[in-house]
Amino acid sequence: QISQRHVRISKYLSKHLRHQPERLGLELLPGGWIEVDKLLAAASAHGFEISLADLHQVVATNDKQRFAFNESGDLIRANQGHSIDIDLQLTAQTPPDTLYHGTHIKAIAAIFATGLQKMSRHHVHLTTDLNTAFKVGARRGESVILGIDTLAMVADGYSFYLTDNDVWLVDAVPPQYLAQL
Ligand code: HQG
Repeated sequence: QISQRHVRISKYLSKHLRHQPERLGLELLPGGWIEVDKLLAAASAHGFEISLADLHQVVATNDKQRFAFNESGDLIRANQGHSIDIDLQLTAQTPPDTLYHGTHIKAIAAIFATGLQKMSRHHVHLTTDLNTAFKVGARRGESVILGIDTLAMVADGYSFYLTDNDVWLVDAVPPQYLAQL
C-alpha cells in the first residue's frame, strides 16, 4: 500500500521535474536529469523534506513508474509528462501495430477535426494497455478510448519513442489514423 505521504512526494516530484524546476531554483540537465542531492536540498530549503530513503521508495513503488534514477543513482528524472523544453534523448522505436489513447467525450469532436495534439506537454502520450487508456481518459470526465493505426503512421514516416515507464510518445496523430473504440 502506497502511503499518502508518498503520493504527496510523487506529486511534488512531478511538479518540479516535469513542469517548474525553477520554483525550487533548479535547472534540469540534458535529458531532464537533476542531481539527487541538489533536489533534496532545494526541496528542504523550500519547506518540503524528503529523505533519500523516501525518495528511493517513491521511485521504486510509484504506480506508473513516473521517475527513474540513472545507473549510479546520483541523478533522477521524470520518465515522461514534461511541459518544459527538455530532450529525453530517447531513440525512435517501432511501436506495436495499434496503440491507444484515452480521452474524454467532450474532446472527441475537436480531436477528430484536428487530430491528437500534444497540448501543453512535449508529446502525445499513447499506451498499449486499454485499462490505462481508460483511466487516463476518466481523469477528465466520461472516458473514450481511441485506437491509433500506428502501422500506417510508421509507413507514413512518423517516429515513435518508448519511455522507461512504457509510455509511447509521438508528435501528433492526425485524424485519419484515429478510430473510436
Ligand atoms: C486532449 C498521465 C482537444 C487529450 C497519463 C487529453 C499520460 C485534445 C488532453 C499523461 C486534442 C491533454 C498524459 C485536440 C488532445 N483537441 N483536446 N486536438 N488533442 N487532446 O494531460 O494524454 O499520471 O496533456 O486527449 O498516464 O491525458 O501524469 O495528456 O485529454 O501518460 O504520470 O487534451 O499523463 O500520466 O491532456 O495524459 P494531457 P494525457 P501521469
